[in-house]
Amino acid sequence: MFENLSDRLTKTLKNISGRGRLTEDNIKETLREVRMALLEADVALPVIREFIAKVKESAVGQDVSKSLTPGQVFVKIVQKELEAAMGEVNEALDLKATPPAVVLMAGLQGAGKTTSVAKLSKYLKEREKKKVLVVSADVYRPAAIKQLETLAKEVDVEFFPSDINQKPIDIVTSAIAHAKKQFFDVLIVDTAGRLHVDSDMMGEIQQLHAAINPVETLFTVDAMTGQDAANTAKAFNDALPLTGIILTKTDGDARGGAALSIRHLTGKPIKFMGVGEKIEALEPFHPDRIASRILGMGDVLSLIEEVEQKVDRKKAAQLANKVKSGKGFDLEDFRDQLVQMKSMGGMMGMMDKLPGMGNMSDKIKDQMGDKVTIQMEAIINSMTKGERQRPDIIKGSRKRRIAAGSGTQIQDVNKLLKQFTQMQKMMKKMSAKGGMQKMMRSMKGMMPPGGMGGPGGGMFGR
Ligand SMILES: Nc1nc2c(ncn2[C@@H]2O[C@H](COP(=O)(O)OP(=O)(O)OP(=O)(O)O)[C@@H](O)[C@H]2O)c(=O)[nH]1
Ligand SMILES: [Mg+2]
Repeated sequence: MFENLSDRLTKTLKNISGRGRLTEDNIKETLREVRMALLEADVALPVIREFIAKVKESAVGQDVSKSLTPGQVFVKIVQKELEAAMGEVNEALDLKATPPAVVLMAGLQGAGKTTSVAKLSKYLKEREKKKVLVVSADVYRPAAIKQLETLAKEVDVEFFPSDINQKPIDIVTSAIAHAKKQFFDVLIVDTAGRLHVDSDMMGEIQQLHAAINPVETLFTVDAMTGQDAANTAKAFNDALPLTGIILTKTDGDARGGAALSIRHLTGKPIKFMGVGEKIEALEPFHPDRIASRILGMGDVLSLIEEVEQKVDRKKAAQLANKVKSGKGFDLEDFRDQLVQMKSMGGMMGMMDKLPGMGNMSDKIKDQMGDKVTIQMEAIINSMTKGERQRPDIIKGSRKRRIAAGSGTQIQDVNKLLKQFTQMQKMMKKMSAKGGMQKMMRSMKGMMPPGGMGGPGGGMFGR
C-alpha cells in the first residue's frame, strides 16, 4: 500500500538529511521533489498546492533544535502535514442512536459496498459486540441480494431477506421494524451501485436516505481510482449528507492519491479502509499511522492491535511456557505458529506495517506469502505425530512419503525442515538469559541497511 509514494518520499527526504543545514534554497529543491511525488501519487492538485504551501510555511523560519538534524525536522513537518491532509485522528462510527442505528452504504458500481457491509458487520460484531442485521436494497441485480446473503452467512450475522420486486424504501422500512422487534443494535443497508451523473438513481438514494434517516451514510470508494475517487466522493457528498468514507482496495493501491485527497475535497473523514478481499480485511483509518507508513516508519501500533486481536492467547501462552521450561520447540508448535500467521491474513498484511518494510521488494514478499504458509502447513500435516515431535528422524524415504502426501517436492520438505531448524534456534536463544532483546538485536543485524529503523528510529530504536 502506498509503495510508490513512500519510495519517492523517503528517497527525497533521505537526500535532505545528508545536508548540514535547512536553507531556503534546498527546501525549494526538496519541495519540488515532494510535489512531484504527490503528483505521481495522483493526489488532487488543490491538495498538493495547499500541502506544499503549508510545509513551506512551517519549514522556513523553523528553529532547528540541537538534537535534530534539519532533515529530521523536515520529515516531521511533512509527517504532520500528511496527517493534517487526512484528518489527524481516526473518526469512529457514531452509532449512538435509538436502536437500530441504521448505516447506509452508497457508491459506484463495483466499489466494494457489499463486501464492506460484510466486513463491517463482522467488525462491529466482534470488536464492539453489536448485534448486527444486514439487508440489501439492490433490486437491480438478483445476484446482489444473494451475494449479501452468502456473505452474511459467512460472517454469521443475520440477513433480512428482500427481493427485486420490492421498492428499496419498503425493504428497508420492514428491515427497521424487524430490527426493532428483535433488538438489533445496528442495521447495515447495502444499495445498488450508481453513477453520480445518473439523476434517477441519485434521486432514488436521496429518497431512501430521507425515509430511513440513517445515523451513518458511508460512501464506499475504490482507492485505485486515485483522485477520481475524491472527485466522485465530492459529487456524492453534494447529493447526500455523507458522514464518512470507506476506502476500499488500498491493498492494490501503490499511489495513495485517494487517501490524501478525499478529506480535503469533501471535508468528510475516511473512517475505514479495505485492505484485501478477505472478510476480515478491514481496518479503521488512522491518519497518523498512515502518514507514518507513507514515510517508511511503519505502523507498529496497528500491528500490535492486529496481533492482539488475532493471536490465540492460550496457544501463545502455552508456547511461551514451553520455551521457558526448556522443553523442545517441535514441528507441531511450528504449525501452530503458521496457523496463527494465516489467521492474521498472512505475513504480508503484517510486513507492510513494520518500519522500513513497506518498501520491501515484491519478490521477497512473494516468498513469504500465503501460498507458502498453506504449503508448509500441508507438509507438516502429512507427517506422523512421531515425526513432528522428533524431526531428526525424517530421512530419505520419509521425506519422499511426506512430499507425496502433501503434493510437494522433496526440496520443499527440506526447505521447511531448514526453516524449522532456524526457528528452533531462535526459540532457544529466546529462552536463554536476556533472550528477547538479543533476538531483536540479531534480527536487526539481518535487515538491510536503511531498513528497520527508518528516519524515525522505528521499532527497534537505535
Ligand atoms: N483487493 C480488494 N478487493 C476488494 C476489496 N473490497 C472489495 N473488493 C473486491 O471488489 C469486488 C467488488 O466488490 P463488491 O462488494 O461486490 O462491490 P459492490 O460495490 O457491492 O458492487 P455493485 O453491487 O455491483 O455495485 C469484489 O471482487 C471484491 O472482492 C478490498 O479492500 N481489497
Ligand atoms: Mg453490491
